[in-house]
Amino acid sequence: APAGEVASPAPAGDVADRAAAGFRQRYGAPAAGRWAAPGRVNLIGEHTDYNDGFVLPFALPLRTVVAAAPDDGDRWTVWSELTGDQVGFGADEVAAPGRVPGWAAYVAGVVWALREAGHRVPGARLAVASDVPLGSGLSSSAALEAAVLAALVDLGGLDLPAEGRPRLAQRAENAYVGAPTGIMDQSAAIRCRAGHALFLDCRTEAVEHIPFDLAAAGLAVLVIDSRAPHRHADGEYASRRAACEKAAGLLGVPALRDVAAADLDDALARLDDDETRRRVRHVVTEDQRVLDAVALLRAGRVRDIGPLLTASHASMRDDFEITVPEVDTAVEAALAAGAYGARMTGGGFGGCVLALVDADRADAVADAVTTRYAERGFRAPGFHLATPAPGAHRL
Ligand code: GAF
Repeated sequence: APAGEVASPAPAGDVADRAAAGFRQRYGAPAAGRWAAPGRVNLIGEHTDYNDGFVLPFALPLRTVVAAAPDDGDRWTVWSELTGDQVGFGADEVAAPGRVPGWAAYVAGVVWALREAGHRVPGARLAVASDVPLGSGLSSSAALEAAVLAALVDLGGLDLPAEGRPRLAQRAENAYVGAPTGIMDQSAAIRCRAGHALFLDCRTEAVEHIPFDLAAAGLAVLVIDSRAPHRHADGEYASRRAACEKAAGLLGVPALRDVAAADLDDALARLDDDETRRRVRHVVTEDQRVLDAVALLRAGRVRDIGPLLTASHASMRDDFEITVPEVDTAVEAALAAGAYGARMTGGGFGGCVLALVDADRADAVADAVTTRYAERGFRAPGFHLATPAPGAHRL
């Protein structure tokens, strides 16, 4: 799309057709079925999931589709339109984590985690197509895991209800791929509902589907791809997680979720290191902001969550220190152009910003961000309009 123009997500049919056509071309026969799983944005609640706290993501219309059919024996073959390469692996490679590298590790990781959990995983051929951009913080990896998991569960007739799937997909990512992420992204890719945000308690995995009808309120969520190069994102993520776990230990609680917002000052007074205090303050105040946002949405006050979004961003920028200049610039420009609230979404150090705007102002806000980016000499940003879509399902 030209600079400043708001690109609508690709038509829903395309990616599914690409997966089906790719399957037929690679394997010379039609697939037995197609399974889709979405990317996500997180409305609010960042770096709270691995602190046993609260998150509020919703699924995007951008999705990954896996076309698949059973294969004989313990053999898995997967082709991706993105890289154009085909990877095959067998029982040896899924006997222990880490044996399949690269993008196919997400697929092998799901097979490994299913087998670890005692499931008889059918051999399969798979073809993957995706509209979820890679490396933009919209959770393309969880979308792939969720779509592959749905396909294998259905092909094998496995007994694994949707509630049990996020943990298993997270295990694939944590233990097989080796990324120490929380449970949010897999939960969003699997459990979200169209028209709703997913209020998730990451300790109990209890969910409430919160109606999130932007159109009825005359609003839109503009997702701005900051296009910032990811700078040491993996190491920084792991170090934030470690700092939170250490702080919980110092405070004598199982997780930072157990520090109530009302007790925050007392807790901070017991920590002698300023950086640790700021990390704790982010997590504790962010959990409270999720609860406040949920209360507003339950009352139908969508516009009023704006200030909470912006406060979340300030907390990520100043206390958790996970933003970068491109992301801060996008937030500032969106707010200056009239957004009700704006914040970075996802793990940080790049990725996307979301802005809550009047629907008829989305183009103007996008233009304002593009202009500010040009002034600062940044690579042009990308834009999507986000409407809450469903989680993983068979097509
Ligand atoms: C990444 C992780 F994968 C999530 O688990 C979550 O921690 C998020 O960063 C930050 O909220 O997306």
